[in-house]
Amino acid sequence: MFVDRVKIFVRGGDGGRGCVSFRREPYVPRGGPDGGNGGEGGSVFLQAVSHQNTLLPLRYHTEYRAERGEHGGAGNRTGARGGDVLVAVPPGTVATDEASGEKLGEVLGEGERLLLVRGGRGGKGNRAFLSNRNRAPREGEPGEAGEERWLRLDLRLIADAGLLGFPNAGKSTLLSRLSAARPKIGDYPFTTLSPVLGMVEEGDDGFVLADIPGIIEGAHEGAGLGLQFLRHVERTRALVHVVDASGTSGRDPAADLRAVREEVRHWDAALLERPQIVVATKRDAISGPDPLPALEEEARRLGLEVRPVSAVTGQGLAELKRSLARLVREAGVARPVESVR
Ligand SMILES: Nc1nc2c(ncn2[C@@H]2O[C@H](COP(=O)(O)OP(=O)(O)OP(=O)(O)O)[C@@H](O)[C@H]2O)c(=O)[nH]1
Ligand SMILES: [Mg+2]
Repeated sequence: MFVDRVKIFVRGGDGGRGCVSFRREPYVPRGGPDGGNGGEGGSVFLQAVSHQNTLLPLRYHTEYRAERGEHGGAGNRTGARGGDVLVAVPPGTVATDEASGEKLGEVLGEGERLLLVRGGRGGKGNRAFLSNRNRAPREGEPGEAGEERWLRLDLRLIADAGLLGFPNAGKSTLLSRLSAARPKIGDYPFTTLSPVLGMVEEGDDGFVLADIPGIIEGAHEGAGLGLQFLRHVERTRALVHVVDASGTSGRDPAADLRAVREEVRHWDAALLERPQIVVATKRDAISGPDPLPALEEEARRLGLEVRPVSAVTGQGLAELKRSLARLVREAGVARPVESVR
């Protein structure tokens, strides 16, 4: 199950109480006030972690309370600050105040933080009230209460993998079979004119697949729609090459794969270092000599896995989903979350 919206309750820690105390030392006749201030309560932050891609864990853990500040102590000791709490979420998570509808912000990059609620200020100890008029203040403040609020978290989709291929290769059809997205499909080139994102669910996991307009040879010189849409796969973790492997339309999928990779190289050669997989589609419509063996040979040379599928009959789609999920998982660098104090 993929969860892209949850509600959570967050509360900052209360501030510590200010201390009321007077110095008592042998041989010091009239000790003054020495009650220290209370410590500030901890805050709650949202923090982006790249190894998590759904909000599912937050469905079972909906309350986040930061630690209270310690009370002030005698001898002018200020109480320690309460520990913060970090709520780990996938990049692209947006936080909105449930009551007011106010958008607090979002976390995008790995490690990025957003303050959700602040802890309360610590109360002043009696030392802080010392003045010429009041040489022996007997008052200490209580700590301020921590802020609290209900929040709605929404996961905004950022594509994990992008579909690349010639126009008419079957990219949009594939996305429509793997996700709930309903991109336009047509038996003519350049049906897709702007990117469409779809959420692919695989067990408890999910990843986002981007369908972008087709690429043709010479796109780097402006042929077809050019290469501008490649910017949508720049932030993806993996590339999915889709080639028509039916042999029917007279296309040679091995040559198509080479041509598209060549165009990608013109755009940004570093993209070709990302994990990639080849989807040999339209396998329900084979006629004439089967182009698959030559495609497999080409892919082997490049060290890429080939998955034969048909978006029409559904053949090979379950295996493809698993391969894609694995590819995306392996492509993501899981970094440890900063420890929560
Ligand atoms: N027989 C068969 N036809 C398919 C398959 N997948 C797609 N098609 C057909 O191929 C044509 C092109 O499909 P699209 O999904 O629109 O192709 P695309 O790659 O998104 O094309 P552009 O958006 O123009 O780049 C449509 O007529 C589809 O019905 C398949 O697995 N088998
Ligand atoms: Mg399309």
